[in-house]
Amino acid sequence: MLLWRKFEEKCAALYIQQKIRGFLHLYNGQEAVLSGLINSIDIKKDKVITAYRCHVLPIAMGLHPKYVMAELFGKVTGSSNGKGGSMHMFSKEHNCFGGHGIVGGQIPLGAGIAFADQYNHNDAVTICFMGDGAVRQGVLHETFNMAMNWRLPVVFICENNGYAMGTSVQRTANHTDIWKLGLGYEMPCLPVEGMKPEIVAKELDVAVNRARKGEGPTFLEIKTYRYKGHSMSDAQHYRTKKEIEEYKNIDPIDYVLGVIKDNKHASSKEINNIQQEVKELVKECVDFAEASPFPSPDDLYKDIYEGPYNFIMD
Ligand SMILES: Cc1ncc(C[n+]2csc(CCOP(=O)(O)OP(=O)(O)O)c2C)c(N)n1
Ligand SMILES: [Mg+2]
Repeated sequence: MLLWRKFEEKCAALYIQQKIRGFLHLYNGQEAVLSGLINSIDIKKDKVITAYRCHVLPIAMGLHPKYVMAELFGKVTGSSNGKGGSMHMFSKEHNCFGGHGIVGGQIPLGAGIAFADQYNHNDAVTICFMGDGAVRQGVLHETFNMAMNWRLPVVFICENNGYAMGTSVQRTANHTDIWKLGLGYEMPCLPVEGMKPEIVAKELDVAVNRARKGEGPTFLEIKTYRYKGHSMSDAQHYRTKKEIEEYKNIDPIDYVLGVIKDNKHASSKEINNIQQEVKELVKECVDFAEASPFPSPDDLYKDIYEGPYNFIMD
């Protein structure tokens, strides 16, 4: 979690320096959700798909963070050879299926991945993340219906961070219990407190086991919070500084550090070493990205079609 936090804080600084351009949606504050998840799945076979707040997901799934940093720089050594960028982190080798910019677009894709695994008799579960804004897309209902009908091995997770861009959940819904959207499909569903990784892991264990046993999907609304703006150019007039501070008081990383110290799981020296290692790793990522070249103009015409159809313009 510390690596993810520091990696993204560095990304914010690099954005201001215009080393990273375009959009940049940061995950700071939401780390306990992903941390809990990683403890509940088998990253060697289970698959994860998410929206555009996706920089740290492939890192959690085992991709070296330098490839994510290079992708953010638009460099050829990036995870998508510099042609995906911030919103489209992808690593098939690490079962990370993106990185999707169309709000809600990944919901049916997640069910589709789960369908493929069921059809091919793979013992794998798909985790399909979405935001509180995405649950208002009609495609959620079509997907929930088919996923329940076919008992697909999928866990749908709504990361409710309170806002869709600058619009609060309260402003867009008659009732704010997002988890209840599962009830209409008799899909097991519940709200989960999302600032403590072990609580997330406990509920995900149940959901992932259910999917793996062939008993079908679960819908979890995990309540979390993002500290940064929606993207980098967000003046954040829709919330108060006090609200952000209240969540920082229950910060997941501070909380875990407290548990480690209280239970003497690690000495101060070991904790300092971890902090130092994280700092060095983030620096390694930036150095790697800086030193890498941009894609060549010819690369523009590659990776458009699968197979040999790599057009080179005269
Ligand atoms: C189909 C579609 N409509 C609108 C947008 C513009 N848009 C980008 S992000 C966003 C808000 C999504 O919020 P949420 O699902 O809560 O995710 P979060 O940013 O909080 O992680 C919107 C409306 C889009 N990308 N796609
Ligand atoms: Mg949101």
